[in-house]
Parts: sequence; structure tokens; C-alpha cells
Amino acid sequence: MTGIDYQSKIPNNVELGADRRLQRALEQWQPRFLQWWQDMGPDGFQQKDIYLRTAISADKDGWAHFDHVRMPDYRWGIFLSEREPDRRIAFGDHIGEPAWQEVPGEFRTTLRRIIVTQGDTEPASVEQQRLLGLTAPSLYDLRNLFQVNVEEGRHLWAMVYLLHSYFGSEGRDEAEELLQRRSGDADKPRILDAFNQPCNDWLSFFCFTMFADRDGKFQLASLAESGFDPLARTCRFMLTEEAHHMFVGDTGLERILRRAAQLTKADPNGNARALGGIDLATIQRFINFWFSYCLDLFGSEVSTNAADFFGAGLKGRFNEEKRYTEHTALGQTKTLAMPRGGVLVPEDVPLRNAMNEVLRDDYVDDCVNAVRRWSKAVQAEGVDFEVKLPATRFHRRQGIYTGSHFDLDGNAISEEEFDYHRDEWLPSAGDLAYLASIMQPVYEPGKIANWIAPPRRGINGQDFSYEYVRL
Ligand code: BYC
Ligand code: FE
Ligand code: FE
Repeated sequence: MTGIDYQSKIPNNVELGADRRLQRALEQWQPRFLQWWQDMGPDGFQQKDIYLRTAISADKDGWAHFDHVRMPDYRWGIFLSEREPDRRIAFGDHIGEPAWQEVPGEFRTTLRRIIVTQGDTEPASVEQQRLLGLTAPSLYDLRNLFQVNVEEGRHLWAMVYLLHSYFGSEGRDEAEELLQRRSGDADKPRILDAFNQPCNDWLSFFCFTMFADRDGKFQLASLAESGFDPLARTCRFMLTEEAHHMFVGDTGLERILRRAAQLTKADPNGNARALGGIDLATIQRFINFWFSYCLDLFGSEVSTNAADFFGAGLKGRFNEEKRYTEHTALGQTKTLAMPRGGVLVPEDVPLRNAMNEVLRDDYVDDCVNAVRRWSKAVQAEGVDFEVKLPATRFHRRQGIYTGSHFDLDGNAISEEEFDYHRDEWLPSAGDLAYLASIMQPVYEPGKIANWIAPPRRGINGQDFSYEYVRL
């Protein structure tokens, strides 16, 4: 099909109709995106009507439209939040200068890299989740999975829009490669590790949307502070969609934990698995796994990249403009526990070099709040169990703790000790096999799998029993 009607096919607020060059680039890319969606998007259900939210504008209140649509007909649009008149760079070495509306030459490569890394995670997550529809615990959850998937697709569009608009032929090549890499592929994997991990059961899915999408929140928020205005505005609007992804993960884990507590009480031996549920210790192991992989997404504790991003005004701290009064981050330090010959030694690091750790701290605080709520929900069922986040040093694959071993409390231990406890602390082959055995789909409206509690309310004012997916 030629001659795409952009105003109706690609809803946008970037005056796409007025830019022939950009139109042509997207015109070439769109069919390849759709092909990728067919090949790597959700397995099955492509011809089914799904109750989806579509972004139809960037207005604070009126941006979401709910309707039953087929996923390939989802209107992947391009929305930037409104332009702030006279916006200035708020931090780093260029503080006070007008925000850039075009890419500054000296930061072209760096910016492209950041945008590509961000863009790469979006299709990666869709690939990781592609089989989950086959084992959905309810139509409500099936719909939420697909909602997250189409919006990650839209986030890919958001980054491709920036690559096509501002980075010329290099940007077009990168946009192409975003459709070529594959999650978990030995030869052309996705860029960041967490996005190459399998996510084949719903406990992993909820951990992923809780912990990885929350990394999205913090990374997008730090890019929403960017001196490169089109990136800042793009990320601001993406954050409005991200909230639902984290809601899916947060409430999904709460519902699994609550059900685990109920079944623990109901079984005479306190064994939730005997009743076909998931036991609390297993859930804790999955939390340990995904939390540690997602901490890696912030990069190394000590990073010259991070210092450069901040100094250049490309990537700020969380709520940089609102929350801080000092925006150069010069002449300051952050104390880190550095592993030195098997022991941890406190060392001061220049604050700019510790920006990844500063952002990770805020992320951890956010996670701690959720975990506290989950523990209360479990205890309200009459089970004495506390959900805990492992120490940030535990099981790390990036940064200064890589190669050292720590227990859940962050104490340095030997590799032998770690191996001895591994299956107690992280999902075992047995856990994965057990989960695979209980992941049976429940597609009847109003019904739900035994291992998870129903949600407290439905989507957009609908009941839980609403026909969210017409099968
Ligand atoms: N895995 O100084 P370092 C989301 C690389 S999630 C593999 O430690 P830096 C979403 C790093 O690239 C948000 N490699 O780190 C969620 C560098 O490579 P080069 C995604 C890693 O650069 C759910 C080297 O190690 N957005 O949106 O300060 C569903 C040393 O780098 C990893 C972003 O990440 C890793 N975990 O910071 C859907 C924002 N960590 O240059 C979507 C853009 C580091 O030596 N990205 N490396 O080849 C960035 O701002 C930064 O690249 C990072 C790393 C924060 C990721
Ligand atoms: Fe996303
Ligand atoms: Fe997301």
C-alpha cells in the first residue's frame, strides 16, 4: 500500500504533514516495523479485538482513548509534550543557555547513543513477552499485557522519530538496526542485559513491569530534563504511559503475594504449592533476580559516561530542576563502598561521576515503598512474612561489584558460599519448571487462575468480568 494518510494513520502533534523528508523516512520504516510486530510481537491474538488505550493527543487530561481494536490496527503515534516557551538548560556546563532545538554538533554521537539505547529496550521488552498471552491468568491480565506491548511499540516510534528527524542517514540506519537486534540472540542481542533475559512466566512478567519499567521511569525522567528539547518533550509524554506499566507490575506482584498468603494459610502444612499456588519464598527469589538485573540498568556506580552526560546537559538527575538548587554538581562528592581486596572501603567519588548511583538511589527508594505495601498485604492475610529487597550489591553484573560475591544483606562472601546458597536466593531450575507447570491460560470473562488474586478494580471503570479481549 502506498500513500499513507499520515494524519489518520500516525496520530501526531509534530506537524508530520508539513515535513516531506521526515514523512518519507517514516514511510519506509513503517512497513518494516509492522513486519517486526508480526514476527516478534505477541504470539497469537493479532486478529482479536482488545480493549486498548490509544494516545490521541498530548493533553494532560484528554490523551487516552479506550476502544476494542486489533493490535496491528493500533495507531502508533508520535506525541511530544507541549513546548515550554524560552526553555533553558537547567544543569551542567551549559546551564542558563537556551535549550537546543537542534542537535549540538559536539554531542551528536553521545546523544544518538543515548537515544538508541533507550529505543532498543522498547522492542526488546515486546520480544521478551511475546509468548505470555498463551498462558494469561485472566482476560484482564491478557489485556494489560497487550496494552504494555503496544505502548512499548509506541515508545520505539518515539525514539525512531528523533533518529529520523535529527540524525540524518546515521539516524535512519540506527532506526533500521532497532528492528534487527533480537532479545537473547547470541549474535545480535539487545544492548542492555536485563533485556536479554527470558521472561516466559507471569511472575517474571510482573517482576519485569515492576522493576524494568520502573528503570524506564527513572531513565525517562532524567532524559526529560535534557537540554536537547525534543528529547525532553518526547520523554515527558512517554512517562504518562509508563505509569500504567508500573501499575501492572506493582499490583500484579501484590496480587500474587496476596494469593500466596491465602494458600499458605489454607494448606495444613503451610505449603502454597500443594494447593497449586506459588509459595512466598519462590516469589522472593524472582524479586531478587529481577531487582538485581534492573539495578544493572543504571550502569556503573563510577562512570565517566555519566559525568559527561550530566556535564553536557544531556541527562539530569531525577526531577533535577524541581528538586535541586545546585545544578553544576561540581566540587562535591558521593561516598561509595568500594570493594578492595575482598573488603569494602568507603571512598569519595566526584559527584558527576556518581550520577548513575544517584539515580539508582532514587529508584531503590521507589521500590522500597512498593515492597512495604506488599508486606502489609501479605500480613493482612494473617501470614507472618516480610518481602525484602536484596542489598544493591547482591548478584550484580555491571559496575564495581561485578565479580565479587555478596549475600542478600550485602556482606562480602566467597564464591563457594554464593554457589551453595544460589538456589535459595535466586530462581532455581525447579522453580522455573514448577511455574511452567501451573501457567495454564484462563480465558473466560470473570475467571482467574488459582495462583493470583483478582484485581481490586478493572480498567477504565469496567468490571473485572468485562470482556477485555474478544476471543
Ligand atoms: N547491560 O559507564 P557505564 C525502559 C554498558 S528502561 C549491558 O557503566 P553508562 C524500558 C554501557 O552501555 C530505560 N551493558 O554506564 C523498560 C557502556 O558501554 P560502552 C532504558 C551495560 O553509560 C521496560 C559500558 O557498559 N533507558 O525504557 O553511564 C520495558 C560502561 O558504561 C549495562 C536508558 O537506559 C547493562 N545493564 O550508563 C521497556 C537510557 N549498563 O559505551 C522499556 C539511556 C551499562 O562502553 N541509557 N552498560 O560500549 C543510558 O543513559 C546509559 O547508557 C546507561 C548506562 C544508564 C544504560
Ligand atoms: Fe517504554
Ligand atoms: Fe514501559
